[in-house]
Amino acid sequence: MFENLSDRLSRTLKNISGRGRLTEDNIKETLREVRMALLEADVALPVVREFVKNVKERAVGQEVSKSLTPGQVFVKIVQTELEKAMGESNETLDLSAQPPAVIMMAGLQGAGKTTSVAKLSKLLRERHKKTVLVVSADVYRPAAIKQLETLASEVEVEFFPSDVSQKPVEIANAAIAHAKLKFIDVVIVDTAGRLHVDDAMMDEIKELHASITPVETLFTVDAMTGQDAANTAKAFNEALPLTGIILTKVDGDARGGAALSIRHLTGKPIKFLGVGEKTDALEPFHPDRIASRILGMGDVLSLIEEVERGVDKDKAMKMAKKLKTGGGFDLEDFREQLSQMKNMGGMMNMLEKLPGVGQLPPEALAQVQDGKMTNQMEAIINSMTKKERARPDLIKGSRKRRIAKGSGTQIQDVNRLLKQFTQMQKMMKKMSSKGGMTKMMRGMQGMLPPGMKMPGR
Ligand SMILES: Nc1nc2c(ncn2[C@@H]2O[C@H](COP(=O)(O)OP(=O)(O)OP(=O)(O)O)[C@@H](O)[C@H]2O)c(=O)[nH]1
Ligand SMILES: [Mg+2]
Repeated sequence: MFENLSDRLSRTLKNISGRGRLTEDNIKETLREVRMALLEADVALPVVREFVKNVKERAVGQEVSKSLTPGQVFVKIVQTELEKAMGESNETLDLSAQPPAVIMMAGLQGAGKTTSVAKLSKLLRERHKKTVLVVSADVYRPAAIKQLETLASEVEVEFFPSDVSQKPVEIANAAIAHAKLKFIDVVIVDTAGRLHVDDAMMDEIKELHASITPVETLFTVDAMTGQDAANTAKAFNEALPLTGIILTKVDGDARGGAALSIRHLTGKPIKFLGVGEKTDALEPFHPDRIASRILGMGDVLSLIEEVERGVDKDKAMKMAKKLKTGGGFDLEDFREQLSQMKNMGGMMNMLEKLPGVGQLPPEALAQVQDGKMTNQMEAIINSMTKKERARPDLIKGSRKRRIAKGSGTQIQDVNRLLKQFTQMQKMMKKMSSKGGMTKMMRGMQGMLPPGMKMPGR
């Protein structure tokens, strides 16, 4: 999903040059391309304008930390603005009403209302442990009622029968009365598809809404219709007080214009994404995750934040240079790294943010994360002679005892440190053949699942 937008943006964002600070000059061209990318993604024009304006305001004059490139800083700004455009945080259904909580669906023909009723029922039953009753007030298409009945049995929720001879208001009220009697938690009312310009049909759904006063009125809309999705959402929102949006068929939408426009145009949150025809293809909408997905960078953006906070790039570069010139990685360097890790709140803390690393054995993570451990390791290294730090392989039994005594540790601690150092040395050797902090980032790329990219490339 959103592949086109994602491709264009990530290509564009690589091109920012210069150092030290973002200026109107070095972002001008990129901003223009961001604008083009959004327009191509079928984002509504007012949304594009606002977006570009906000990004520019935040970017110009922004200092760039030594550890990052201006491109990376710009990516972060774009990500934050994408998130803001989509609503910042996940909004869930509000079902805190006196039961039964009534959910009403609304939308154009074929938008995915009936399918979404089934998906929601399944989600509420399985994840929220709710009892659910579904009912169809679509009396215009006989097959519609049957369709809901079939889906209800598939997702194992109760179906309340209805008939094309009945009125929607009558059907919905009968279902709600039944749910009350049987202490059912949630009633979902499916409705017929309609056009917002069809006055008679819009009056019908307004009347239905007034009669059953649902706690949630969800507008269901096809993502593939791009900014039109946002415009119809706006029109429906003017007729009915919508509480949220279900954006469907996102699995087939390469552009993303609907997701980015709806919030701005309606002020209403997208609550769910439909990502397939199956009844489990429904995802709660998380603006931050979608923004990262659009930029194609997984959780790597939070890595940038960590880097910004902690690493001293100069030192990292010096070390990389030393490795390159064959200086070798010794215990002095190791100590240097330990202190940097402390600054960063733990290297592993940072690495953990990378997808996949979370699967490392917890003991391994805990060890490095523990600040006490780091202090002890530093103390051990401090108790060595300069020569020993440069050539740890020379440290023998009697010296180990002295070092342990000098640092207030046990001989096993010294052994463990030497072993950890050897492992680190091996890892550094591997990295040094690639060289440098930037290259180290690229090295990390190999740890990411396919399709995820490190920033700035
Ligand atoms: N790929 C994909 N297809 C979907 C999704 N949601 C719904 N569909 C398909 O879209 C078509 C229409 O879905 P319905 O749920 O019947 O739509 P509706 O809004 O109830 O349609 P009417 O009742 O006729 O107004 C069906 O073929 C669904 O399988 C989705 O998230 N992804
Ligand atoms: Mg339907």
